Amino acid sequence: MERTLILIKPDGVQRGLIGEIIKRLEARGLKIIGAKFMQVDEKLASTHYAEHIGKPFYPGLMRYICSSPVMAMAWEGRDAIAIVRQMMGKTNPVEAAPGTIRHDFAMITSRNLTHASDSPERGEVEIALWFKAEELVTWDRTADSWIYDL
Ligand code: 3AN
Repeated sequence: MERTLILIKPDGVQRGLIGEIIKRLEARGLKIIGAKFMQVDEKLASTHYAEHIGKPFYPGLMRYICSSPVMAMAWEGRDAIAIVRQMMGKTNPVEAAPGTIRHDFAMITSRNLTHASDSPERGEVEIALWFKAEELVTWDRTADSWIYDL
């Protein structure tokens, strides 16, 4: 099973889209294994977005992610990285496919509602950055035998 960090960023929280986004992830068949509603500090934000340091949008990205609370979550599933990135849609909502979260609810790249890990390796690194081991829950989901061909 792959694991991915999903953030509902400040715009998603302020616009009341937490439930809508979680509903879609659950309905698809992904399994939640950790969640916390939190204010992001500059240290966490700069570690998380280290790859973007020096880019023109970096200062705005830091202000945005620290501006208001986020819903940070860890989710698990077979091919979870690809499935969740598909559900989010392209970074620029103008290019996001219909039916994706960014298509359906966002207008511009710098307010694109969500973050999702872009590889299984990044998923593990990001979950370890945002969650302590004891904040993650291992649980059996009875529906798994209907979601997967088990
Ligand atoms: P994604 O979130 O789709 O993986 P990344 O990792 O390239 O995209 O970018 C991380 C975040 O940085 C985006 N979600 C967005 O908030 C912001 N961002 C990326 N590119 C731009 C840009 N050209 N202008 C403004 N913000 C950007």
